[in-house]
Amino acid sequence: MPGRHWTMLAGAAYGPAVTHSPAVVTVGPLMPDLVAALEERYAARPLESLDSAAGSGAGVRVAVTTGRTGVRADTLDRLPDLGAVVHFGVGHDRTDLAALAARGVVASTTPDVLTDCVADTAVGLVIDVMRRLSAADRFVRRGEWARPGGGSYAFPLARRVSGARVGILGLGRIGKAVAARLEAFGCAVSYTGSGPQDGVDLPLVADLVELAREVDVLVLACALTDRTRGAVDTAVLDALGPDGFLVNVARGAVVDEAAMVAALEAGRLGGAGLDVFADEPHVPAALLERDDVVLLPHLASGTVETRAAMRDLVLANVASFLDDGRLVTPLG
Ligand code: 8YV
Repeated sequence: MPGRHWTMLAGAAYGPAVTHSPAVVTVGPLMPDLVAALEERYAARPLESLDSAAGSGAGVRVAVTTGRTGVRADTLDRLPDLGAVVHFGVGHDRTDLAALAARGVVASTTPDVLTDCVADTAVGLVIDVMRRLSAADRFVRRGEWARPGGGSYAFPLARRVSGARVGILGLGRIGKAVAARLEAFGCAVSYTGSGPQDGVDLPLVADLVELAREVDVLVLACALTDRTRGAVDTAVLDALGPDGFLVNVARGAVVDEAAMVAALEAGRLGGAGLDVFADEPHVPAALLERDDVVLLPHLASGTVETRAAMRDLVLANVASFLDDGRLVTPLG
């Protein structure tokens, strides 16, 4: 039974004793119906409700978290019996995978089920930032369309999406889904990343600056790694230039945000569509008043259908690991 073991004191058996450590803990905020299911099935509790002393989480086998929180090495010290970290989402950059591996702890994510919605959001951002849809919405709401002298020509012209040149950083599952969608718009898609990708017939451009120079819009769909952290720097932004756009559905830290703000303020970058930020939920104040950026609260996978599929895959991973030690969608 989860959370229950026999305690021996001075040679005498005093058990079974409730250790107050369930088999499953949650680490960081999770969607409410996932929390409810974990509580109902495993009497799961938040990590912070356990005693914080090293080893006090004895008996905990699975930690459920998101890419936004993750499991750090110091958390592992508290959970000596941990066997698996189950992520809600595909991002795992806040989990210390090396520390997990050193202790034989395995990890899973929720691939595939969120690919379509994240790719839809990326395309939505491409269209929004290039066609200035959110800015036009604000224009109407401010009453500027109806103002004397306003009318159809008062709102500035935007940029054409159909047929645009699109570059993708990170042609994994999500990058490929973005490419497929934008190819249907007649866009010329090329990519860069860790090397040639299987199953695609798209030009690979070895260098990110070179790719940025060749395209109208650069879409970031890569994982955050040591290689991609800060990869979109001043050189990349300048290569995109005043007629170029940046779209990010990856991680905020892939972009040098200060360099991006400086490029926008100097008119050296055409605009940016951003679902992710380096210090969520904080958005650089300088972006809030700008009409050439679209700012979303990290919602790329946030549909009823996809979040339910992610929840179910998390629950399947937990059940499978507790049953036979195997994950349904293991990492690596
Ligand atoms: C998740 C994401 O929905 O999968 C990821 O890595 O960034 C999102 O799509 C989010 O992390 C869940 O909190």
